[in-house]
Amino acid sequence: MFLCLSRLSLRLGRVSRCHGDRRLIATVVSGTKTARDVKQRLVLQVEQMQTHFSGFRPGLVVLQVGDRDDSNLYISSKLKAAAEIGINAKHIRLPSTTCQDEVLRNILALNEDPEVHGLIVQLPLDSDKPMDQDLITNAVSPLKDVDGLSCVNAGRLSRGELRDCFLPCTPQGCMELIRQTGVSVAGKQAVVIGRSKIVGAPMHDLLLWNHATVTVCHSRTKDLPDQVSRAHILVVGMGRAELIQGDWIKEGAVVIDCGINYVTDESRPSGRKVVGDVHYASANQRAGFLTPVPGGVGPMTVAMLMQNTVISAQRFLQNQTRT
Ligand code: NAP
Ligand code: LUD
Repeated sequence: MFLCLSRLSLRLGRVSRCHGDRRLIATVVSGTKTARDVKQRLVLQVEQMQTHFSGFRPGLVVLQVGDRDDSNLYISSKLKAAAEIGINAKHIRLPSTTCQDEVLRNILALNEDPEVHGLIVQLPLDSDKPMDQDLITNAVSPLKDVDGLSCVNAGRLSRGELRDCFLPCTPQGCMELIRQTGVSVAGKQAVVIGRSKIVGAPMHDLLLWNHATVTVCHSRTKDLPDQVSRAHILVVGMGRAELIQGDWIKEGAVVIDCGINYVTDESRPSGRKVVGDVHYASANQRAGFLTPVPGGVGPMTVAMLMQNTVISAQRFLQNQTRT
């Protein structure tokens, strides 16, 4: 038992333990640490590409419309990770006055650029003009859609064709964190809270095709605590600060918190802090495994984007050598 736990602690950073009052303290599943491991592996893969294909580097473009503070923060993390790995990343920021046609023109030009292997449009679009977000995400070539948000990639995922598509970064990062726990997904009751195109819906698909029995909850779900209490694996992505209470959670469950919510905290110089959708302190007393916020799913989203970009570049090279 001790050996088994200590092996797990190598990956997870901390060992579960029982207190005098017999309450569990969840094992923290560190996204920061797991993301670092993923990025280290990608550094080697990019080095190999450079050696074998005379200085070739994967190329990623992040297209932004407007100037939201949160988007700026996430994009700067993506650019930093790309630089560490050896991915050529370019940030294109269009002013919020840009019209939809101009955004589409940019995307179509980037679709044709052979040096761009990954193209994402950071969401939400921060525009003064009317924008059809679905039209814009679907304009990205499915071959370069490293966010996995186009209908083609989402459709493949929904049908279980996992090898033929780009998996959306946040749910893919969640799966990687679940894998780190050593808890198998097959046959488990999984509950996903949220049904967005970027988190909830693809998370459902990934858990389903990894053979969990999946329930998806949303704003019209009745009795959320009851649904939560059934989950062996709980993934939360709803954008409601600390709404999920520890005493709703099944003892020993795997709890993955995607929420990023900024709340006021007068004790900090910034006057605010970031919290998840799960009430961390109480969940920590019930869950077997728990992801922190910050330092959980967020860094994994960035790492999975880098992974998808490297995969896209590898596919590009394979097609080049075939023709
Ligand atoms: P979203 O598009 O607003 O979707 C939120 C989902 O939660 C919707 O399906 C909504 O239901 C559901 N919901 C809202 N309130 C609820 C409630 N009280 N009970 C049950 N369900 C409820 O948000 P999102 O883009 O999926 O993002 C969700 C959260 O994850 C946000 O905090 C966001 O910042 C974060 N996020 C984090 C990452 C990361 O990398 N860590 C990536 C993406 C998003 P309806 O469909 O009925 O409206
Ligand atoms: N749009 C994303 N919009 C928002 N947190 C991200 C994100 C890093 N097209 C498109 O990048 O994948 C996307 N594709 N998203 N997000 C959210 C979502 C998008 C969120 C958090 C982080 C990317 C991140 O690194 C850190 C953490 O959780 O530790 C820091 C959080 C903080 O504010 O301190």
